[in-house]
Amino acid sequence: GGPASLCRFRGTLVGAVLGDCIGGEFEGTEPEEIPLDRVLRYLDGLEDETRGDCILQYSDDTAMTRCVADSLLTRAGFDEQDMARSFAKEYQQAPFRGYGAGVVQVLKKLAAPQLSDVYQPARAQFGGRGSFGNGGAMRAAPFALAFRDRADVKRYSRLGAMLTHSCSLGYNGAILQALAVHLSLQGALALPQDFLKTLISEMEEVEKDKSARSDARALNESEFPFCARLHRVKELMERNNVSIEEVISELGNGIAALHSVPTAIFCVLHCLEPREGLPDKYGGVERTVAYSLQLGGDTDTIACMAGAIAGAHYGIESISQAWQRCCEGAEEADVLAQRLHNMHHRAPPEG
Ligand code: R7I
Ligand code: MG
Ligand code: MG
Repeated sequence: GGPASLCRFRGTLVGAVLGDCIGGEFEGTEPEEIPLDRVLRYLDGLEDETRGDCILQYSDDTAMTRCVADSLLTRAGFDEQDMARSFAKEYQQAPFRGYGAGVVQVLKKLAAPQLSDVYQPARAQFGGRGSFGNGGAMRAAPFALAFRDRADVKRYSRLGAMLTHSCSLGYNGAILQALAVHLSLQGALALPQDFLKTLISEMEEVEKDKSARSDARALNESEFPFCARLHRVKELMERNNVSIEEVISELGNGIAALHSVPTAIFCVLHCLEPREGLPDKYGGVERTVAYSLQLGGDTDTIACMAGAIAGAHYGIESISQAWQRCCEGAEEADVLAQRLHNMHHRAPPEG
């Protein structure tokens, strides 16, 4: 489909659910434990029609993405009170979805009816600096679907992440993920080098910020940490043979946004072409998810973010029906994506 076409919207949210559900199976494993043949055998099992009752449950990644999408739709834009309440309610109803250890405290505080500053609980995390986890980034895709204007995508993905992640290394990861989906929706992955160049220049702007600089210093990161990682993505892309070990050591596979968002972007770029060892029958989204699983670590979230970016590029038609049938919440994600497509293409209100 063309730029911002319906099939790209549907591919985004369905790709994210697939990554979360399928990646959940390998979460927290060491890469040595999941050689490619084990990943492929597992993925083959998803196509087995006799496993009719196979349902892979989604985790917090999808639960919170649904809250974001739903809130943006019902409020016809970003409403921090509504989104915060939606997170809190979702957590109360289904606390078993595998939330990060720290964010649970924020979600409990957000449920308090007398709370006036909904950003306050996030600011109290980790000794007052806030979380740098990838929980803001894992749910950022709907911001790219709801808003057409790049400045809005940046502004609202940041605020949406700050409801739980007040450290710039957390919310800037969400901005990066939203921007990657935003560009992919426009078809920007047709020119991968330009895609990266745009991301780097956008993130240079984002990371100029005073609190980004002081957080990076306080956490002993280099200046412009996301830009630095994106430069590494570029270097890895330019090489012919990149091992899983190198990807992990250069980019990470962990629960911090800094150690997972650039990794997810790399997975998408690396899998734009067929890759040795990955079946020819795979479409682009399947290839991307299969590749990212091999990294181990925070597989549900890395596959979820890579799945969203890849899904925005290849579109829903490229995604295996069998995989979709196996994943809890794939149909609901599809419906939300269609509604967000309408919102995206509606004229903005005057004034
Ligand atoms: O970021 P968050 O919502 O977790 C998301 C992850 C995804 O992988 C999901 O799939 C789910 O498995 O969890 O939750 P947080 O609790 O804010 O952050 C996640 C973890 O990162 C924390 O439990 C800490 O271990 C670590 N972390 C920090 N550690 C020290 N100092 C995050 N921020 C800090 C910090 O500032
Ligand atoms: Mg999860
Ligand atoms: Mg995870």
